[in-house]
Amino acid sequence: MYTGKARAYTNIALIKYWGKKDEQLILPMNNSLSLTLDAFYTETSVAFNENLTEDQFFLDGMIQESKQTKKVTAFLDLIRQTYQVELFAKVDSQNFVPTAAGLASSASGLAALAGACAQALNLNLTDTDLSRLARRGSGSACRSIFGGFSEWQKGSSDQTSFARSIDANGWEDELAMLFVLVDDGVKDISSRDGMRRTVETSSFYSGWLDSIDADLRTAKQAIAEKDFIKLGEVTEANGLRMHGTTLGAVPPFTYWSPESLKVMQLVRDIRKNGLPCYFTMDAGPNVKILVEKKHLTALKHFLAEYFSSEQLISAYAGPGITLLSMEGSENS
Ligand code: 2P0
Repeated sequence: MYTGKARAYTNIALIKYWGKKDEQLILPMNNSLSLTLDAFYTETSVAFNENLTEDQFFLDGMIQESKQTKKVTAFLDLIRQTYQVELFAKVDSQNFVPTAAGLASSASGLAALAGACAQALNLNLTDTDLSRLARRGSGSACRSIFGGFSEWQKGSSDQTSFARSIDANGWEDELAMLFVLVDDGVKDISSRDGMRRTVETSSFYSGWLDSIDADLRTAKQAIAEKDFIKLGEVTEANGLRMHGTTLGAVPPFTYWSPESLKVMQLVRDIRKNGLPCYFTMDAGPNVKILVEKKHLTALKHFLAEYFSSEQLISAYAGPGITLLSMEGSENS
């Protein structure tokens, strides 16, 4: 039996990954840039075991049906094939999220699984190797190998597509992200299906790709200059543009709900009142607000008029992946 365990934190993209050019290798159409957060993480243990006749996936102690297990099993198949392992595995994942709010993330989940497998099989991978491997589980997982800011360089092959850390000279510790939970339902359209439909059918998709290089340049410049307003403006604009592509798809779709729009408008109002903050959204209706730590309390105070405290979850910059011993203590 080979066992391993790892903890990985989720990340939120400021410049989004939206679209694959290779579905099988998970090579993205564009580079993306994210902030790893401390508030949501996954701890996963894996045991490759002679006695198993199929893979088993437990999430928060409950065995999962094959639909939920798809990404996990596909990843285990890849591991078996790449490293000549012939055993099935039991995967045990715990999602640490403040509420059951639909924030379970494939980024932290698949990054933790990649780390646990690397640990179990004694692969001795560098962070770059681990990022490449996590990418095969779920694209955004490659960014969760690193703490703080990271950029996923799209590359053009399995070898050249991985994330790397962006050194912000500690600026990430002055930032916060406030999650506004407006809906905890299961998504209608997964991000995987949504991005595929957009790439294949949206007449707006080329506009998305045309704008990426400039957005990335601006975001990296803002980080280097510790310029919050520049980073916030490009984050908000890039997120809106990503969501714009879904409206041009056939058939069109959106991840926004009326409540999402309400939050967006509140953010604009708060900004007009002199508090700098900027929103971004992913493949669901919840809104994330980028704000400087020093303004977080004021931002929450303003939003408390409209949302309960359970709907407002604060997060700060979080660490990279940690490989754990099976008892839970840190190995590296
Ligand atoms: C991101 N998203 O950059 C973008 C923005 C959602 C919107 O990465 O198919 O679960 O497993 O590679 O990583 C979510 O997509 O998709 C995502 P797959 P993934 O964070």
